[in-house]
Amino acid sequence: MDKKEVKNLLKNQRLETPSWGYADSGTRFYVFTQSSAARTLEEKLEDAAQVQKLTGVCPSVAIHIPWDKTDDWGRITRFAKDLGLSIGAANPNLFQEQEYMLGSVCNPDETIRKKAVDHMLECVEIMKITGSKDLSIWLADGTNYPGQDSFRARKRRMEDSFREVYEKLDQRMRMLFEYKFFEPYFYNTDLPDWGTAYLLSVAFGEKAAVLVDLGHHPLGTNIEQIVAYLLDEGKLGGFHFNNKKYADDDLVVGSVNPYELFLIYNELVSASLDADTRACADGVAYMIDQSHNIKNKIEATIQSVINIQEAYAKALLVDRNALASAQKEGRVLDAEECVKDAYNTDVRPLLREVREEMGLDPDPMSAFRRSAYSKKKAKEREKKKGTAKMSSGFQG
Ligand code: PSV
Ligand code: MN
Repeated sequence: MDKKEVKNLLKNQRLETPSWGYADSGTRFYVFTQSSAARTLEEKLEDAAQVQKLTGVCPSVAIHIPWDKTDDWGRITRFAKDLGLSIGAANPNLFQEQEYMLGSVCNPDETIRKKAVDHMLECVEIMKITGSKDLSIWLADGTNYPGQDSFRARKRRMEDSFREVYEKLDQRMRMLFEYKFFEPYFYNTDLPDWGTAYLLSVAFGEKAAVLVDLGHHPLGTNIEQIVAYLLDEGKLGGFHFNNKKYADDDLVVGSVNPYELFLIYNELVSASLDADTRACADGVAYMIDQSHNIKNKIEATIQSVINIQEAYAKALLVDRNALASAQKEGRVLDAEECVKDAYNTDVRPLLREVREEMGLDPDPMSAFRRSAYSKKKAKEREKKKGTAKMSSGFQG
C-alpha cells in the first residue's frame, strides 16, 4: 500500500465515542467526581464535539437509554448536528431495574420479559428519530447458583424476546449482540461468548451481527482470532474498544496491551483487502466503551483515539506480500518479524502529517490542553461533591 493510500484510509477512519465516557464514573465501591465532567446529555455532546474538533475522526456519539433519556430526541439530534455530530448506536439498559434481579429477557416471568422487550422497542423508536443505525445490546442476564434456572429455557426466552425486537427493525438498522463471559452474575451468563452471539445473529438474519468488547473475554483469549473468524463468517458487526489487565476493567484502549490492539487491526486490514471479507470489514462499527474514572474524560478519549489510530496505521504498514510468502513457505520467524516490523514502526510522524492535511493540530492532546476547555467547564458545571455510597460503576 502506498503512503497516499495509507493516509487516505487514516483520514477516513471513524471512531464513535460513548456519551457515558464524558460523565462521572467509578467502580462499584465509589463514584469519583470531576468538576469538569458532563452531567447532562447536552454537556456530553459538547465534550464529544471537542474530541471531534481536535481529532476529526469521531463524528458520532453512542447513547445509553435511560442514562441519556430526554423527552425530545428531535431537539437533541439537531443540537448534535449543530455541534458537527450525529447520534450513534443506541444502547438499551437491561441491567438497572429492580424487576431484572432474575434477568430481563431471560426472566422466568413473562411480564418482566415484556418490559425488557418494550424497552428495546422504545430504543428502536428513538433510533428512528436520531437516525441511529445500530441497536447495541449487552445482555447482563445470568444466574448466580447451579440449579437456579434452566439454561435451555433461558436460552429460548432470550431468543424469543430478541426476535420480537429484530422483527421491528427498519431495513437500515442492525442489532448487535455484545457478549460478556461473567458479571454481574457469577455462575452463568446467558450471552457469554462470541459463539452464542453468533448463533443468535445467524438465527435472526442479515440485520444481526456480533459486537466484540475487548474487555469481555477470559484472560488469555485470542481476540484477534475471534475477530478473524467473525469477519470470515460475515458476522462481525462492531467493537467496543477498551483495555483490561484482569477482568472488564474498561481502561483506555491500548494502554495495557497495545500489541493485541495492533493484531486485531492486522486482521481487520487483512480482511478489508480480501474480496470475500471486504463487505463485512467495511461495515464494522468502531466504538469506544470505557470508564474514565481517574483521567480527565476528554483527555482519556483523545488518548484512546490516538492509540487506535496508531494501531490502525501500523496494521496498514504490514508488508502483505512478504507476509503471505513467509507464511506459504513456512518461514515462521520471518512471518512474525514481518508483523513486528510494522508494529515497531514509529507512525507518529505519519499521523501528524495526516492531521495537518486534515486541517487539524498535529498534536490534539496539547491543543486540547492549551484550549483550557476543562478549566472553563469546571467553573461552569457546578459540581456536587460525591457521596461515599456503594454505587454502580456505570453512570449515565
Ligand atoms: C458492559 O460491561 C458494557 O460493556 C456494555 O457495553 C454496557 O452497555 C457498557 O459496558 C456500559 O458501560
Ligand atoms: Mn461494552
